[in-house]
Amino acid sequence: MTGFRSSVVYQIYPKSFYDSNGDGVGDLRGVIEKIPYIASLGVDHVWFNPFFPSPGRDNGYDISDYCAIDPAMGTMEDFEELVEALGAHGIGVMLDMVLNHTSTEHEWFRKALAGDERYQRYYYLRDPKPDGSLPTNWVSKFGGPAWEPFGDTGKYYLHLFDRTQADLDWHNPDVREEAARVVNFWRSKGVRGFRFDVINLIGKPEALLDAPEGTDDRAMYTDGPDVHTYLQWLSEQSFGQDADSITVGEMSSTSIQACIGYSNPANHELSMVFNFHHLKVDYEDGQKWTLKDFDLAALKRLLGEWALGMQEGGGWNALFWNNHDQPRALDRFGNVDEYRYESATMLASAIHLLRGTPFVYMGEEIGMSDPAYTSIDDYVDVEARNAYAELLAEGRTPQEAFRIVHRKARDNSRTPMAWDASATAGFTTGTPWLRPTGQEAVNVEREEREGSILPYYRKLISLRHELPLIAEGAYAPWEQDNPDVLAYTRTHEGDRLLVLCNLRGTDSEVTLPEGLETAEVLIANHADADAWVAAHRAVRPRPSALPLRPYEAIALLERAEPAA
Ligand code: TEU
Repeated sequence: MTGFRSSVVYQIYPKSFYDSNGDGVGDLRGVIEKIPYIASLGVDHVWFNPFFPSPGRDNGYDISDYCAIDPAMGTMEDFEELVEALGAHGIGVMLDMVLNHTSTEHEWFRKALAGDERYQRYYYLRDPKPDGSLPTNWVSKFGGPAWEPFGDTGKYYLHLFDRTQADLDWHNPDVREEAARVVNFWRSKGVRGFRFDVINLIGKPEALLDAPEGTDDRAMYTDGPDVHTYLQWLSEQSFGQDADSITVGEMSSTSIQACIGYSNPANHELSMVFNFHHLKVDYEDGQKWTLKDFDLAALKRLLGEWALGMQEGGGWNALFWNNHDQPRALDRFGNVDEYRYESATMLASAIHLLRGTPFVYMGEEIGMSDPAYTSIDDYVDVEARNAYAELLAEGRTPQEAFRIVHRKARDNSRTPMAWDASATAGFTTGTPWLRPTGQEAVNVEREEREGSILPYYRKLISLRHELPLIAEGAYAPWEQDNPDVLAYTRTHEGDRLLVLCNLRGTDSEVTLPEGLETAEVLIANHADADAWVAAHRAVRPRPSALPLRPYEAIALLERAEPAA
């Protein structure tokens, strides 16, 4: 079950991918129509964000029926056709299992509210403290307290996210059985890939206690020891029965040690994990809704620590810069205006040649960036709108609050996929649910015609299939103290790859290790890389130092046996 090591996963936010019926919202038939494009990327799986029935308060992460298709997205027949059509291209489907919480519109919650004690035990219902205060001092990740009145019972229910997302109590074996039933329902539809939403939150302690004054309440409920027990059980009951399963856990505020546990094959839990530490290097004091240029040294350190730590522990990283919750990496870590191509391809090189399984979020392969929105009214996400209100309440001016939301909003990655330069980006014949911007310059049609980012991604993806060194090679850092360049080696059966990524938009320099005199340029984001390396390798004293241009990426391959 390690085929995932040579796989690449493409993430599709269905609501924004392609609208087949002109209602302004993406749908499954829209994905089916774009399968030729998806197949042209060379990816092995497609992770779909949820398209199950949902009130849509959190864009589908508030699920009211786990085993159906939201009518706005299509029908079960559409889904079955989608699975078959992707399968015909050798592409697997990965579904998003949101099992930490349900929508308060879910039948289970409605029955609980109606007094059905069986279903009341599905959720964390607690009395207020004797002084009338909330059961714990925990806060919701979307702002405000994590407790909401449970009808007129005088109790409260826990919601770590929106108040319409009630946390499930996994201590209840009935809840665990329901989770296995959901996963097995989709397995019966031919699904072998599963992404588990905030799955390291399901191990909350039975006694929910206040976070000590001044501490982070996330420590009270994250990475609980029961998570491993529950994942091993769920694997045994469902996806672990499939030799070709690929599973990834989204791990909120986690650690390398915990993630080794979740993804070391010996533990029979998950194939791999997402962690987010590298995507918080532009958070002031760890707080998302702030403005801070990213800390390059911290970014390098974190990427290296997780690569080495997970390798040493036998764990496996999902590798990503973008997803539906993050602003576009090109805006955060690259340079959209002056070096769009160079920074996009450098960022891609940095993770696609690393140890782990790369994820490509729709649009990053053509260089999409954050929308040029000008008003808070352009933003629809519950998290962003709550944050804006909280920033104002903290005394920020509307301008200051907008600047922060503009930089950090999840909507930034949820704008419609840019298929062409038209007013609706070729996404819909109707009015897009979220306004596209920038498609005049950045779109699939243009990239296919004259682009260079899309071909580069296709080459990176194909290299992972061609070279076992990339999928299986041992990782080692190189020049860790270099202030500008992320450099590492991969070694496998005598082959050695040196990956050099200038993370800065200025010239830099990196020394080359011995023994690369005959190395070939495997991939690079400058067309003259072969001559550049040859020229500078010849004139420099040993150890040779190689200048790197702004956002330059070069991968040098030394084969054990010279290429035939
Ligand atoms: O996100 C988990 C999570 O922690 C997010 O709140 C993330 O940290 C935040 O959006 C970054 O600012 C998952 C889903 O990916 C997200 O879309 C859902 O809103 C959330 O869980 C609740 O299901």
